[in-house]
Amino acid sequence: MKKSAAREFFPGIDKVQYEGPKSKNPLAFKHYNPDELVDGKTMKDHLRFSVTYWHTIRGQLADMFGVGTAIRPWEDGTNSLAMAETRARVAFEFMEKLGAPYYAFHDRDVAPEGRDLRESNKNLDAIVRVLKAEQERTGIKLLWGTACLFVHPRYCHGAATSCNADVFAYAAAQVKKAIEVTHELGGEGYVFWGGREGYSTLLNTDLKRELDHLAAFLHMAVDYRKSVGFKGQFYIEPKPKEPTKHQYDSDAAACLNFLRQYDLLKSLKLNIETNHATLAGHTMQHELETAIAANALGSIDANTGDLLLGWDTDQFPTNLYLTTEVMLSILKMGGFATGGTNFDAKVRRESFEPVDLFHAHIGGMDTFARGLKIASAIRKDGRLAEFVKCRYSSWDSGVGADIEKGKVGFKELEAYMLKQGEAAANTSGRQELLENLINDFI
Ligand code: XUL
Ligand code: CO
Repeated sequence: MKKSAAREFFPGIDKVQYEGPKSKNPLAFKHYNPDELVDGKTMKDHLRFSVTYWHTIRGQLADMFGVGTAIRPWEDGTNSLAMAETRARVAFEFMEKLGAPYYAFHDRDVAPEGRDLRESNKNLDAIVRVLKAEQERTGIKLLWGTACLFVHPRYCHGAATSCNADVFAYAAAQVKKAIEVTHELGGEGYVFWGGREGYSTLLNTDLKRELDHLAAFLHMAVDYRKSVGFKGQFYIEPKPKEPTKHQYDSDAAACLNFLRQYDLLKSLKLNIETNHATLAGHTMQHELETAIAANALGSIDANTGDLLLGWDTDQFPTNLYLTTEVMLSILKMGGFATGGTNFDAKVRRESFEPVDLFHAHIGGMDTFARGLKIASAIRKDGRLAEFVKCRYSSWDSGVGADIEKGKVGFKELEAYMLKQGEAAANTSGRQELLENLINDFI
């Protein structure tokens, strides 16, 4: 295969530069300044932005009612290997011009599914060679890889949770290969999103058996990772529904419970996605804090949903409150280690030109950059953290400290309260004051 791209796929678009908040250039960053230091670390290292292959390179902008609208002049209408190689060149030109340091893919996004597993693996190997050369040429790295276990009809009943043992075996072989290529490309992580690991009706479902199978599958993956020396972090990505009615990895708490029950918590962290959080009836911050409380937050899929539509619309994040809350949690955690801010987001069906891909990512990156700066300022100011600390001060001494240290039980607490007669007065939660405080920084 050819070594480097002679063709230019985004003519007329130069490398996106930081021009500052006063710039009126839609193809410039107003806030994301990769080398600028925030709390002693560059914005690039704080945010670790990643472009998703499935939306940005493969997304045709189809919906349930209509075919794709995307105009992608490089597409030849086939799913050939040659087309896959061209798409890899497109992807790297896009990421280079955008200045995205990372990307993420499913095996079947980058290379076509063959007539059988052997041919699919061969196709994947051919494209991995191109991806590797492009990574070396540009310095862009793989944030995480994954396997697509939900598009092909064989996965209609699920993959690791299929009622068909052969499908489980096929999925195992596919994930084995996907781990190998992720390793080959120096991927920093590997994601398990249970696309169809759930059910449409319990009438035909042995829930316990399916969960046992899912756990067995993940244990096999962990064993295999060790055997090939892949050091990347494994993540599980919660989502409550869509495509199935109920997915087993429904939210952070359900995932943590599953991982703990099957002794997998030491081997997997969570990849939390905003639109999945809201589909589960939570906020993104709730999901992040739940994961952080279990020391299990690994990475984020940055997007947003539309509460009026109520499905997985995967829009680019443009809301400063959202990114401020996310970055407050990420900074509190001490920042990403292997994870990053992966734009699992797509442009709207009406935004069908290649340049829209730039507008969308620039907006998402700027919104996260502002969220980072605002969150850092809130932390430096210290009033929010101080308020929370004071709110729990009754636990720092006296009976609170005794409870936390495990020194007392019901009997001692009854004796204490009989003596006191009534609990000490409560203090105000001051929600409105705190909301005003956050607004002062935004
Ligand atoms: C689907 C979703 C996936 C995962 C990777 O809703 O978020 O694209 O991020 O399989
Ligand atoms: Co996702």
